[in-house]
Amino acid sequence: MKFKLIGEPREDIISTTLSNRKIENLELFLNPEAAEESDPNKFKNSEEGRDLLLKHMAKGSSIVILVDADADGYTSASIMWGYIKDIDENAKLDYIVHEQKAHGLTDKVMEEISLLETKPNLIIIPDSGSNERENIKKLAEKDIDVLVIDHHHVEPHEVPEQGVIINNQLCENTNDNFVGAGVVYKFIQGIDEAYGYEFSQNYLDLVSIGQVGDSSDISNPEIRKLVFQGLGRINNKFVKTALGQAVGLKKIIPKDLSFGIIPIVNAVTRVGTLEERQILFEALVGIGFDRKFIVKKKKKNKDTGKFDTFEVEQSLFTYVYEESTKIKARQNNIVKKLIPEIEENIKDDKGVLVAFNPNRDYPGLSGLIANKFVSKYDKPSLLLTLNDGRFTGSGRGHEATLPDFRKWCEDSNLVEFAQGHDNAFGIAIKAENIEKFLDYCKKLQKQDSVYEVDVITSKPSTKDCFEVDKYRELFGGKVSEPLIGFEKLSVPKKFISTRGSVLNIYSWGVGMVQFGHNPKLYEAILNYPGDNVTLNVLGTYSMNDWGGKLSPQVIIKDIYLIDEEIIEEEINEETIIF
Ligand SMILES: [Mn+2]
Repeated sequence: MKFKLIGEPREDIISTTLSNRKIENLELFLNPEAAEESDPNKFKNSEEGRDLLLKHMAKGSSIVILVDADADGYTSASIMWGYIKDIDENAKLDYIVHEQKAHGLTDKVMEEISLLETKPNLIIIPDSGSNERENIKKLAEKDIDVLVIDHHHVEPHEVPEQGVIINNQLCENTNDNFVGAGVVYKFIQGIDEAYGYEFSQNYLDLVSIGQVGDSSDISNPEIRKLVFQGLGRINNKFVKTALGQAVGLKKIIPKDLSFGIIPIVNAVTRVGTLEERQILFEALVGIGFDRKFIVKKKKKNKDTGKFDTFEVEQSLFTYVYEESTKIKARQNNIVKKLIPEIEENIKDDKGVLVAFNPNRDYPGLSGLIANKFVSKYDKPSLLLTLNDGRFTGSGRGHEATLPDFRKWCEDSNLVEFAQGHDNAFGIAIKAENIEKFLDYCKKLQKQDSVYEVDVITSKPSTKDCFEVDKYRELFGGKVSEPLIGFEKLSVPKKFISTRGSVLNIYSWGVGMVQFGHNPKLYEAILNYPGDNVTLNVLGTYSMNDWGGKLSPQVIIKDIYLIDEEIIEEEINEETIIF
């Protein structure tokens, strides 16, 4: 493991990092309020979409919203729902959630539409649907109108001929950094402007969640402006509950969403039951908001030492939030159980790890598991499942090995598709090509990782932990926090310990922590001769908030034990030279 500086160091860690992230307009980055907003009318088909929706609302049509299975899908659908109810609280609205992690008009969704008691007159598809040419045609034949409000890349020949398709990727002079929630926001802002309503800005909290949840570039001035406006005014009752005491007390930053709400929504969309998916959407939009839930809880009795059971009454929001955190724990348990099963089928002899998942129950977990393999094996990883003659799954990259893993897969000419981000994408490979693809993978040698970092140092700095924490609201999305390479960090072995899956190192007054560590590395540290070890550590600075007590902390992203003998050899060589 080696380190390379991204750019020349500046006066401090913050300016070095912002310069490395190529923030073009620092003034606007720091004060996004001044950013110019794109014109809602420049979104192609926005007027047609507006007319279509309001025509159906005026007629009292039955309208169905399809909820896409991720944080952006849930928030964009919630914005649409809330806004329609703002205009007409009696609007005939219904919704469909996917039973599994899926996107768009799947066969299951098409079937469900045909089974609805009242035939819908309009189906709104936020956050997907731009390439549903065939299915939208089928719906049109049944006299069902479709309004797509999406942000996914689509080839011109795939764009449906029927329905109204609003997609910022098909527009000029808009902003292609909007995700589903953002495009829906621009759509309702257009209705506000045309009809003199003032409802749209109430949904900026949900816009923030969608934009951050879909990893958009929040350094873009317009996105940054809207995200921070949304974080400054959290209206949504469920979001408020999920973010807990933080709301109103301290400034909410994008990172808080990545811990507080986005993972629980994503967990429900990956492993939740149909009922759990439905009630999450209902909590987000406030359907049946006055429902009360009786929940049994346990508390340890100090006198008897046993657990007493008691009942509490919860609101819809608290109930769904607590259930969703349990679902996230369930997801983590499923992942823990699946990993050893999958590890039996790993093809791991060279630079890329390809694993096969024998279990087809949780297609939504493949990205999460591939991610765990990347940190465990230090390699770009693919997790594939065989389904009807093709392998489908997820790829997660390891930037130090390959800067763009998705393109590397595509360049093999053996994949059916590899779609998404450079280092996080969905992939499909026909069964007949899999052997050739594995051969292609073997050609990539395991490389010595070279990490591009903002700072290279031999010991953690307490001062920099404070600095990074102080300016933490500057970071998020593409503007990632400062990345530090700790080179040849010398640590007494007695300052290194593990607890469950967590590795702790105490060094120079700073606690360093790795979540999901590699037990083999810890074993190697314990077995290493002598009292000290030398480590290369990749990490980020932060402040650990434990019960209100702040302490400087390094979050370890990768760690490598340096063999001292090699260092000694280097010294010997130098001795010879001199
Ligand atoms: Mn999206």
